[in-house]
Amino acid sequence: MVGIITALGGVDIRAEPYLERIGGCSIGLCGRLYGSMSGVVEMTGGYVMVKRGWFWAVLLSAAALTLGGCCCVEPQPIDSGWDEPVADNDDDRPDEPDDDDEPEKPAEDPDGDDEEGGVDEHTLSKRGNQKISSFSRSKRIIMEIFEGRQNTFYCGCRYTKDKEVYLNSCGYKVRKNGKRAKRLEIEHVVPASDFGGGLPSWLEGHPECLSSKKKPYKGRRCATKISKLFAYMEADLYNLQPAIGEVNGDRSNYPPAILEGEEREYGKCDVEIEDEKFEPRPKIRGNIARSYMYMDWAYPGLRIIHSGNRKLIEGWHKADPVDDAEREWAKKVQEAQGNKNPFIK
Ligand SMILES: [Ca+2]
Ligand SMILES: [Ca+2]
Repeated sequence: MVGIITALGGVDIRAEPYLERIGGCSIGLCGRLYGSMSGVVEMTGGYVMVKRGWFWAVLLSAAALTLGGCCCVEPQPIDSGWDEPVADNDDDRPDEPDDDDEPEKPAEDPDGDDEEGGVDEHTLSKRGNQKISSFSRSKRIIMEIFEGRQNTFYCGCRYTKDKEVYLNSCGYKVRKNGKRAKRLEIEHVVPASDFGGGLPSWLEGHPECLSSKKKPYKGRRCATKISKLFAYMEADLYNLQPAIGEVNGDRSNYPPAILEGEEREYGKCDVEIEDEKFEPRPKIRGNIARSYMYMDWAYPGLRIIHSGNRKLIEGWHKADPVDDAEREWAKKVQEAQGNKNPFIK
């Protein structure tokens, strides 16, 4: 009897190609399930046979294998369902690649420089964007704003209307991902997690944030769905710039910083990314600072500027003052979005 049961236990190996073909369930999970089922049957099989007879032993084996089989036939994600990736419903770029994988930022205030006790995530800020309701729409508007002056933000590479980057135009050398390097993406200068990571829907999820399989999710995807404030912040044009996809991905949600040395990982493009920080070229440091200052001013209470980055941002704002190109850009943003960036005069 034990021999028969052991043979039945072996089904997991022989059935794998079939299970793979019917799809959905991980072969590893199937194997483990059948393995543990057959283990239980094997251990108890002899005992059951002696006590209850062969009928019960066979029934027990059949039941165990059927249970395992049912799970394998029904597609089941292995993951818990939390933090599912953001589904980008737009056409032009993948998700802000790493923003969703980052450790979520708690809303603590270690330096105590923020007295406001939380933000109503459903109400728009009167200072900020109240006109453009989705990031997808902003991505289209950006292409119009930069028309005729199509240079990427970090590297100054030229790009086409079809969002193809001419890497040779700025001496860019691919670090790792050639396909993504050639693709233009729209970068959040202040990362989405910096302004959304403390919102309740991002941190805790929401009853309406359920996947098609009724699994709860939180993070950026839930914030975009639930928080009106987040959707408008995410779409704020003063915080968006065209960037080489590879640099956008590598920058992730890292804060700006001064890094030691001038290692060139991207050919002639003067951007360094290491130790979870990034150092942009001097010419755009003020522009970056003014995006941070604007976001902090327009959406108060979110600690976008705090004691850890204030000095650097103020320093960059002074060292790289507003020039005509930035003024021209801000004018077009104001026309499209309706509100002002008071730090660009
Ligand atoms: Ca540098
Ligand atoms: Ca500048």
